[in-house]
Amino acid sequence: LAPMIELSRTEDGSNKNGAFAKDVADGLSQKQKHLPSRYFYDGKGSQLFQQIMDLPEYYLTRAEFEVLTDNQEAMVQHFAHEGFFHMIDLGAGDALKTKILIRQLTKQQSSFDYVPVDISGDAMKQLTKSLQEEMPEVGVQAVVGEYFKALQWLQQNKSERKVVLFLGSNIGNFEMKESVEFLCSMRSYLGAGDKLLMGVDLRKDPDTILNAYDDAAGITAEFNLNLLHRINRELGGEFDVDQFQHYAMYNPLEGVMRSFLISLKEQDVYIRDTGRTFHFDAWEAIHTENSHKYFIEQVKELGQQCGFKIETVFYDSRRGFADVLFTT
Ligand code: AVJ
Repeated sequence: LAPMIELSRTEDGSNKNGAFAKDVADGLSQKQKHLPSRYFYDGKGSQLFQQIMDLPEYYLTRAEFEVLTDNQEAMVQHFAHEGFFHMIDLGAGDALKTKILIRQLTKQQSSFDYVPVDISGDAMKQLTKSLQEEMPEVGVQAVVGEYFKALQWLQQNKSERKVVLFLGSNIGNFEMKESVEFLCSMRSYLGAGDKLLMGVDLRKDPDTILNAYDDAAGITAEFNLNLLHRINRELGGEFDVDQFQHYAMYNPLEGVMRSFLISLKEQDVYIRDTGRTFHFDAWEAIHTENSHKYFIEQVKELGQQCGFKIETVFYDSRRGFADVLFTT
């Protein structure tokens, strides 16, 4: 198997020296409580996210699958110039969507290697294995870590040609300011002619958006609540998870979908590894996630602020999702 770059963080995004405990303690001691959404993706959370992607309400994955399927030849034409390049896939997961492009690149006999980056070590092991089986000719260099590890990798390979994939509207989890910071530091590690293909969920009927994050089967609720289960499992937390409820709301002015966990009663929760007890008032909220929805003009401006130019915008047939191809 291709060498796996093992980084300081453990495979599921937690950290041996207590970054998870620290982030939880910090988030829960704020006046407005919050927990970072990157901690959703432990084994159980990744499994629940797989289920979310199959939900009838969660249109994002299908929409982007359609965009990539329908435009694979054009996309690959843009990527593959003369000579070798690295294709870096941020938050690759099972890479079901990326495989469309990898197959097409292989078909065109492009010279490239594939660098999937994900906080789930399990996902990266499985992906490396499945690519070995399906397309043994493709070199795979999986990186286990958070996005900053991907930035480090880009920095270390600065002089080589690169195509970065940032699919799935994962950019939408950042605060606006953070997304600019992230794209600008990414841009600083790219060279002339390098590309960024970024998936963005677009503005649409607010009810369609809301339903995608508040599905009838309750899988998204389970996904959100799993964060408390994870704190119990990994940090010795004593959350009575039944005493919290998932709440999702969409703000159509800002274009932000926000998810919360609401305390159903006044309660105190001890979390062993933080050495602290946290107080919750009845109906107090913990903010757990933002998912931004964009006008294409905003995406253009976002790129522009960091020196990216739009080369092409690929839309799905409903114009509800776009994969934007930027160049430097
Ligand atoms: C994987 C971050 C794109 O925000 O739509 C799905 C995560 N959260 N349902 C998103 C998610 C609730 C998802 N991203």
